[in-house]
Amino acid sequence: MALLPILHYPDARLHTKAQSVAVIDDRVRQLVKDMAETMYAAPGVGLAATQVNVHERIVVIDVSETKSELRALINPVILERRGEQLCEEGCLSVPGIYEDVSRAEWVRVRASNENGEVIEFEAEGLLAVCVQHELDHLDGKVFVEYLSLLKQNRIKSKLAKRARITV
Ligand code: GNR
Ligand code: NI
Repeated sequence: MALLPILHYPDARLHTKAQSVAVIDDRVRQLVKDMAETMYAAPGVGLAATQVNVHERIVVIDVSETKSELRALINPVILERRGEQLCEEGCLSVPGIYEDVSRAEWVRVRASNENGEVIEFEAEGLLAVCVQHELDHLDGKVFVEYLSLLKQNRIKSKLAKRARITV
């Protein structure tokens, strides 16, 4: 098991488009384990491989209060979306920043799990938000890109300043 370092916005590598996973093997299963450990330790409710500088279509999510409903989504796709909800989002790659983002209220998702089985499920509320947030990461998109350019620039300066202090 290993904790993986998380990239912080504004890091250009967060804008990399992830490649599909061709074979779900022990390497992928180990990455899923390490990503889950990293997500729980953070703590966060989701983590995309992009955030740990692995540009493959792999996501882990657990929005349960008891941290007992881990889902690994490999090559996930949103088949259907309905409605709209406004949710205050945060991101492990944008620490300390919380802003409202509009997302679909309901989604139907298809993915493979870590055993290579195709799974399909419906999500609403926070799980639906999280799925959309994580799939955006795989396409190189960070939630702050939904905000005004003014807000994006303020967030960039704030995080750049913070990085200068801690490095
Ligand atoms: O931990 C997280 N919480 C969260 C809260 C509201 C909307 C989205 C999220 S995802 C985030 C973890 C993360 O950065 N995943 O990419
Ligand atoms: Ni995120």
